[in-house]
Amino acid sequence: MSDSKTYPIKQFSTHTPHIDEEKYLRMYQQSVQEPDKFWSRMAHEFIDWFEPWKTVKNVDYKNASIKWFEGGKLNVSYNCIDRHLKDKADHTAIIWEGDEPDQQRYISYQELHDEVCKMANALKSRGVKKGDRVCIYMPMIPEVGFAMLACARIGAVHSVVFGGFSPEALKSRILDSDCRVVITADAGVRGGKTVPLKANTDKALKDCPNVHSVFVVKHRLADIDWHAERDIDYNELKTEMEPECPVETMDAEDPLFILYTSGSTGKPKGVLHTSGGYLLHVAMTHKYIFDYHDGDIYWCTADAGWITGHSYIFYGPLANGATTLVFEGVPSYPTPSRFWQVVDKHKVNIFYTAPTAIRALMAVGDDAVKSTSRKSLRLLGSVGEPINVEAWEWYYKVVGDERCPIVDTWWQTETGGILISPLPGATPLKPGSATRPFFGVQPAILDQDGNELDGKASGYLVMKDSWPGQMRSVYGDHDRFFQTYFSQYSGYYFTGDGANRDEDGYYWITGRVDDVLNVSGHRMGTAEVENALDLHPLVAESAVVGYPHDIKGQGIYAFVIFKNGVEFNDEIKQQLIDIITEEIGPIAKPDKIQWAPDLPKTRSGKIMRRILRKIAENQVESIGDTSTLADPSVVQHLIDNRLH
Ligand code: 6R9
Repeated sequence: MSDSKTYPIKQFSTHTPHIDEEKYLRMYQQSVQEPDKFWSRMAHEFIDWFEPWKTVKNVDYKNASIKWFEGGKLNVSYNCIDRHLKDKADHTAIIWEGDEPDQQRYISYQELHDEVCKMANALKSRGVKKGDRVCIYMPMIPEVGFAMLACARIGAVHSVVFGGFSPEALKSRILDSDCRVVITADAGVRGGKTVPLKANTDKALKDCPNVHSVFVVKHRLADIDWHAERDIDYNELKTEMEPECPVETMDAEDPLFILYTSGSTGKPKGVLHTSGGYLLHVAMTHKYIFDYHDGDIYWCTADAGWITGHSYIFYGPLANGATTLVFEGVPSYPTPSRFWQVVDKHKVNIFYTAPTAIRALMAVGDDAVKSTSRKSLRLLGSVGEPINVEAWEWYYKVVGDERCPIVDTWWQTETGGILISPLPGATPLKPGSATRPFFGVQPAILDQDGNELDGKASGYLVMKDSWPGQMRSVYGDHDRFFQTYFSQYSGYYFTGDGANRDEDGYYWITGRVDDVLNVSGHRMGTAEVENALDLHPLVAESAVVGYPHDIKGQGIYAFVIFKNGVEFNDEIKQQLIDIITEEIGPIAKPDKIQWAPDLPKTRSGKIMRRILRKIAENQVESIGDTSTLADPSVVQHLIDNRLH
């Protein structure tokens, strides 16, 4: 890492970047030395408040109590729409690019206002009010953004569930936060394949008696079942709705949304974000990290079902009055040039995607890129997992023609927005490093015992203090919030990631140190996959670990013990895959399933995952000491039968 190549700061072709090296250092210093003054200034600059706050920051990590801008009143939908109407009513807020290259829509800020108001009025007509939870299960169409902003407008709390999740996963999320209303579409389509969203919703709702209304956006004219007492044809209802809806006055600390994410244990957690601090954080990071300037066309390829979609397709860019591109399709359809054709078609200036997509496109070869112009591009971004040097260099050289800086942005669902990233005008780049902390962010590296390490170091990545976009709680379970993030090392926020810091103070994220997998940038707990496998009547026990995968970053390797005498065969294997698809969704399908007569366990019965990981990684020579195992001989069987 210390001998890695450094790319100097590039002069942008047409813009002076917002932040240069000297300004970064000055602002960073102020942000940590005089946080109240710094954040006050930023909160005035980035957000329109109906009433000023009483306290800037009120944080106590020992009690997992986090509050920013208490007493301040605002509305997120107002900040993302209404305040732009004066100058930007005709400017494009959302460019929609459909799954097929001949489908597009352009939605101006005025149209966005009208659509969001209609959706808000529709929700109100079904009794939705401030504080109620609304589940959004949608394809990547503008209506997903309308729905989110409509909730924000009336103070309802949205819970967006990724359209790739199964009915079972949808159901558990609806029940956990007691959503009474679901907004969905008849169907979605990705890469030419139909996603039956309404049918999935019908299945999920069999066990959700409290859901009284389902709004169905007709997108594909798909054949669907209809429950007249519950289902509402949104396209029809919309025609009766007024395009004006007053905004609800919200406290900075009123909830904005819940988003479920996986942890190392238990069922997915409902990460709770609030209004004022979150919006400030995403607006500010969007402007400075992507060096966003008025008039730029900005494209983040994430799905609205993930935090990246929330913060950097909708809330951050729209708070800044940007033009944000919403893409329904996939990078490889109809051809592997699609991303770059979309860049050319809409003259995209800022492009933000995930390493897994970069690696997949890199594998196809340079021609698919080189046949396109990409002259409009000025900046490239990466998010979701560590980016390997080879993929970084390819992105930089082939996609960006050595012209565009890359911002490798490290953050999490829990952090709300980016915490560690280069600023394009201020940070010399080192491929593979997320570089330096954003304003107000104070990372530290701890050793196993919780000692803070100085200078060049390697250990657990933690945060010493709060930032405005930090999650505030786990929905319905504040103790779990404390236990998961603040109990390991008192006084610190524990990220769950490992990191190195080099002699220049740059951070290099090494990946999760807990039992969380990151498969193609999708986060999932090993326990979730195991729980699904264990549902099979013939499975006695299972253990799931990750292993390095060329395209996905991490692949899923499952070890399965069957009940007495059962022999593993292709039929059972398929049944296991089906169960996982049903319980979680296709993204959680194991890449490898190995039959195991037994698992390596300590005498107290704890599975030694370290050993299973080495077997899955095919690094059996470094398995190390197995003498503490109850029965060391089981390891040899697993080694001999490993799948490679
Ligand atoms: C935004 C998002 C969070 C986990 C995180 C880390 C990994 C994200 C990264 C990165 C290295 C980056 N991660 N960005 N690792 N470099 N630039 O992805 O949120 O889905 O909650 O995942 O993803 O391991 O802890 P989320």
